[in-house]
Amino acid sequence: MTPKQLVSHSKFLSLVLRHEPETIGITLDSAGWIAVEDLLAALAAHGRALTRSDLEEIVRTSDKQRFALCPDGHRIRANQGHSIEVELGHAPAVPPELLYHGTAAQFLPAIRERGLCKMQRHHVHLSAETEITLKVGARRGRPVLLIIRAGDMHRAGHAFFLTPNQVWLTDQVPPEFIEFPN
Ligand code: HQG
Repeated sequence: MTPKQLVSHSKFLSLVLRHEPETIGITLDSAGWIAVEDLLAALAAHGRALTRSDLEEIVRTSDKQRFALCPDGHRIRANQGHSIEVELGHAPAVPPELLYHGTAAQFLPAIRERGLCKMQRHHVHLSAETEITLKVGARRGRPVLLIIRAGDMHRAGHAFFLTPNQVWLTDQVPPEFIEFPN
């Protein structure tokens, strides 16, 4: 597959495994999994014929490790980022003192007032490193890096979850735990 095809298929997989499985007539289980066989059949029926090894290549090369195959390789799901109801079962974890969130400048007034909200997703997404985070913010406008006092949040009783692809998830970040740029 060319890099362009990989990105196109990966984006389509994100769509069906996170947001709109009905687009290709599939249903995910309560933890977001689908049998690889069923997924490949549905993709083929909708003009995206992929082999099993194509799918493995997409999983392996996804820059943010967006997808996971289960240990026996029979099922696949998105690691995070869903808008449909799924129970991912990621283990609660103790976050580092500081985590980061990239957003766009136009959202700052609302975030100062209400904190970070999960919007269409299941959780607020945070990262332990800043580079990816700024790119995430740049998708929506002038990127702004917010520093989250995750250690303080955790001690105050907020739960955090770490996904296999190193995304930190939490329900919401109240404004008092956010360091805003000047
Ligand atoms: C903003 C990518 C106004 C929030 C990345 C963000 C990430 C508020 C947008 C993953 C707000 C939601 C998630 C408030 C938050 N008022 N705006 N109170 N609270 N926002 O896409 O974090 O490529 O749902 O700052 O790597 O941008 O999809 O979340 O700008 O991990 O694999 O509302 O997406 O991964 O946007 O990105 P999103 P996100 P993938």
